[in-house]
Amino acid sequence: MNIIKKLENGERIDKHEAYSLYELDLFTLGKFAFKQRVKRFGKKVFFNINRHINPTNICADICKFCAFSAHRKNPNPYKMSHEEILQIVGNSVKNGVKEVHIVSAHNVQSGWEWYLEIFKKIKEQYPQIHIKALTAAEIDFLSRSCGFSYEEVIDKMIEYGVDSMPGGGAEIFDEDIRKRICNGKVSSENWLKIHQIWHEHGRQSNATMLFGHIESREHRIDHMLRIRDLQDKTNGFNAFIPLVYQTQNNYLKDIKFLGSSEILKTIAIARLLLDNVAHIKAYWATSTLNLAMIAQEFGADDLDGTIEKESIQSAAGANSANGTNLKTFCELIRSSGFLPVERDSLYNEIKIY
Ligand code: V47
Repeated sequence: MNIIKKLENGERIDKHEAYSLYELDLFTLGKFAFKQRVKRFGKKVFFNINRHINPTNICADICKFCAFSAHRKNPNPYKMSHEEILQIVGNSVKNGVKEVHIVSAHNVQSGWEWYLEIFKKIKEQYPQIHIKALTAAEIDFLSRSCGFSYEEVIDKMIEYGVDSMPGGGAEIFDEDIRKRICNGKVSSENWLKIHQIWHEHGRQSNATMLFGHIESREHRIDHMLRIRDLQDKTNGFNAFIPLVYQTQNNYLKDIKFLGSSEILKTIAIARLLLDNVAHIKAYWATSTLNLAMIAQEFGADDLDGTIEKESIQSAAGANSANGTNLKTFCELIRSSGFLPVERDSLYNEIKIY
């Protein structure tokens, strides 16, 4: 069947057809992606009030796209103490934060007890806070460095208070590209396996894709299809998050900015291809707030959150170091003709502004 007919009927795009989606023009993709987002969520734009915490930047891995970890171009190693982290969480709670998103570099000096203890302390002091923590890459690192199986690490995360898993560390699943940009990091197969185990424990997670570096359009489609296949089995992914590659202070050379049109096409394709993932997040830290808002017309329905502090993308040039605020979010969403909806970390609606 003709791909346009399928898009009109809202039918699943099969693997073979998926590779031709980029050949459609932006506005055709946008029209169908917007139709899907409106069918699911009307004109609601979801966000949460959250705080990103990155406890250490000392990393055993050397990902070429990363400007956050301490290295020659960022010679500023740090590791927060539990007290510092608790203080941050305490202040954030006072500011109305409902989720802490805790991800870090792969620091050999932080054994898994260090992580488990901080999760436990946060939950003891702030039981209402949702802890979204540890990427599949960190779980793989902790499993390898501490000698525990993925199941054991995941069981402990749950026991000590982690509520959901973020989608980081996925980068691009294609094995050749992965070797070139993040050799030695969790394999694609294991990234998917870890999320599968997490889902089989009845828990939810997100999935990311880092794009706009050395990957091709085909690699992006392949990446999304691998997410879709796992989602068919587990239904545990809440959101898919295409992360726009930020170019500064790292070791990938001569990468040109992708351009807004290609970013919007990719978001629209994600909406159309991932018919089994409820939410498509336009992560404003990597796309800018304005483009993330326009992306809501191209299939996205979520912006992430107010963030408060952000160290990973801002180290590579993004304008997200100090987050944004509720007022800015709501004004932007309203003035764009959408409805600002604060959600919790699992997409239950909290308040319409
Ligand atoms: O996996 C690293 C990415 C990710 C760069 O689950 C970069 O809700 C752009 O996964 N340019 C971590 N991106 C952040 C992440 C995330 C963010 C927001 C929400 C959620 C969620 C997850 O940051 C890493 C990596 O792909 N990253 N360097 C860079 N130069």
